[in-house]
Amino acid sequence: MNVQWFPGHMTKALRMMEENAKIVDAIGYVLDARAPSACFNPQFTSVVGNKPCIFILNKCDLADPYKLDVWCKYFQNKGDAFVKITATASAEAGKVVSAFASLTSELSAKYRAKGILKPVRFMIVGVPNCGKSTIINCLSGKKTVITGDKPGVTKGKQWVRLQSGLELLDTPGTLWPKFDDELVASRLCFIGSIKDDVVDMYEIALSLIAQLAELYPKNLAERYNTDSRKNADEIFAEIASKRGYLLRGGEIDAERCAKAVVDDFRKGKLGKITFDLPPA
Ligand SMILES: Nc1nc2c(ncn2[C@@H]2O[C@H](COP(=O)(O)OP(=O)(O)OP(=O)(O)O)[C@@H](O)[C@H]2O)c(=O)[nH]1
Ligand SMILES: [Mg+2]
Repeated sequence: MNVQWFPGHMTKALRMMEENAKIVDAIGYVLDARAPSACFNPQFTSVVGNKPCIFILNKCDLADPYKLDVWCKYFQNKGDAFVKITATASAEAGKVVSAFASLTSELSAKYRAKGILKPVRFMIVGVPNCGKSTIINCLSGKKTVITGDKPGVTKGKQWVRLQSGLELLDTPGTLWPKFDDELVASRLCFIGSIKDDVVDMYEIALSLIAQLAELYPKNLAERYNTDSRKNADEIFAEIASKRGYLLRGGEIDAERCAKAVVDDFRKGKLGKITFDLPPA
């Protein structure tokens, strides 16, 4: 898969993460619950050192509940703090604030014992479009920071103070400079972490169909009334012709069909899907 990006920019973003990590007490690492492994940057630990970290599995409304349970057990067994949320549902805010508070309870107690009036500070990090800013708005109870359904919405850092006294640092999404793994790159495209205009959407749609045929054949078959044992390009052509994504001469309008398939996934029209399982 030919994914282009701008290494200089991304390296700068990681450097910024490293700098910001020094001025916060803890990290909230947001993972899209549809592809948690793809969202995890292998350079993360070396970038942020040993600050306390809580993993936030977001967009749970779109994710496979069975696989989410497997992820929760994985974090539990590793002793990692984590919380599951749907940031677009405001009712979820309380449990995240409690989870943040419990991760930093020792530090808060230390501040109190010394009479230090200092807020506990969290930096919210994650790949572009995973919902960092939406989580911050959810916790603050109002639209404090800008959000949007494309990557690269947050351009700079921004502090948000919560009523509970916690301070959250919103940051631009960070990718890593190189993808060794095609599956990782493809899943980051599916969830909209990589800009659609730097990838070949036809290739992305074919890859999405192929991965769904393997992992969620029923969902694929039901949505498009097709046989998921067919090849991805056959299924693609079938969708294009059934839905009328055709050019004047009757040829397939591959771009329009590709966008429609990827959009179906992003909007949850293919059902609740999670591609990644935790490492064994
Ligand atoms: N369905 C669903 N959509 C969500 C959820 N959380 C965020 N979104 C949507 O995901 C899109 C991206 O959200 P943002 O909060 O802007 O993402 P971000 O991580 O701040 O993105 P960048 O600033 O570009 O890195 C928006 O359209 C949100 O409405 C969720 O839990 N469920
Ligand atoms: Mg943002």
